[in-house]
Amino acid sequence: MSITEVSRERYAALEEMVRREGKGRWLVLTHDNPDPDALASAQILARVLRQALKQTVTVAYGGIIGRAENREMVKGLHLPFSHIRHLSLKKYKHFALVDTQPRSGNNQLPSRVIPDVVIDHHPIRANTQTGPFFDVRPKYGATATIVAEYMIAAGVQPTHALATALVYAIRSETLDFAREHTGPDKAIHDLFFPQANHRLLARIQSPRLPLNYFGNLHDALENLESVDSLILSHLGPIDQPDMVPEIADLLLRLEGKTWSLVTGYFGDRLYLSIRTTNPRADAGGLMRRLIGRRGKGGGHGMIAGGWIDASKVNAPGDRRELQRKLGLRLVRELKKNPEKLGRVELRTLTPGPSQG
Ligand SMILES: [Mn+2]
Repeated sequence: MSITEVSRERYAALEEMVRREGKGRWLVLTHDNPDPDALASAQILARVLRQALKQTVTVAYGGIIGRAENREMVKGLHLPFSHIRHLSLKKYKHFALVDTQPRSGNNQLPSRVIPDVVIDHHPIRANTQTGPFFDVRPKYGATATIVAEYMIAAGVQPTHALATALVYAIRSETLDFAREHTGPDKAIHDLFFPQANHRLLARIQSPRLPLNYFGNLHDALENLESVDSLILSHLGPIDQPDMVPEIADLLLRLEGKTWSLVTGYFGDRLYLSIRTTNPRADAGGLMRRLIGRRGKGGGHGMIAGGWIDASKVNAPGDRRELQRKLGLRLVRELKKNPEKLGRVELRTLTPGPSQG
């Protein structure tokens, strides 16, 4: 397997840096509410640091591993993750961020810490470039692909569990290659697919779902609104933040729709997700404009997420009003007519003959 020359060169630079900086505990950190790409990337980087570079590594996340698929991935594959709130950061000498960047607002790395390593595929941020080592490739469909190339460059083999995690990360992040990806994503997927545990992979892809999942989904379907090719839904309190992107993905499958927006409250934050089928769109830029300075957000061309601080928005009426305004802002950004935004009634089919 020929990996990209860039990866070979970047891995050599990483090796150089690690040798130069010497030993000391590493903390590899994902973004908050980690998705499969973040989970797999963190574990693979940890394996490279341990196996090839003989380092001591802890892997941690912030927020919640919420989606049933992601919980099954961590549990079924026995991926060792610590929650950052249980760690004392003083104990770590080195820090690595995967699938996220410093000061992006979606990870728990304190802003005073400059991470030794940043590996990501979101658009590069100014703060990232002040660190000693970063590899940010927005063209890649998955961060896990970049890290897997390092693994090959390092001559490290994945365990079956890690191969499974890697395959699932690339598939879920690219929606089975329907969403942005590049040649290396497919090549890495195909290379490691034979080493994946296919029974566990199937279980991760169709996990058992808690009743609350159906409750949140029900709320989302009760609150559908649409104008033209945009479909949106505003949720009240949700069980876990990942419900927002999950429903945004689902709504985008509705016939005739090319944009989806979902918002929902979790704790003090209003979470937002935007999805589009348009490969030339800039969903990340739209998300940043929607959120402004009241929170943090970003993403890629066809997929974006973020949150708004809603700690001072407490009355249910005010909370709904905030959502309504955000929806209208997206309607205008997409040059659609706000007056045509209306509820979507699901029960428009004529009822069959009465059973009574
Ligand atoms: Mn990612």
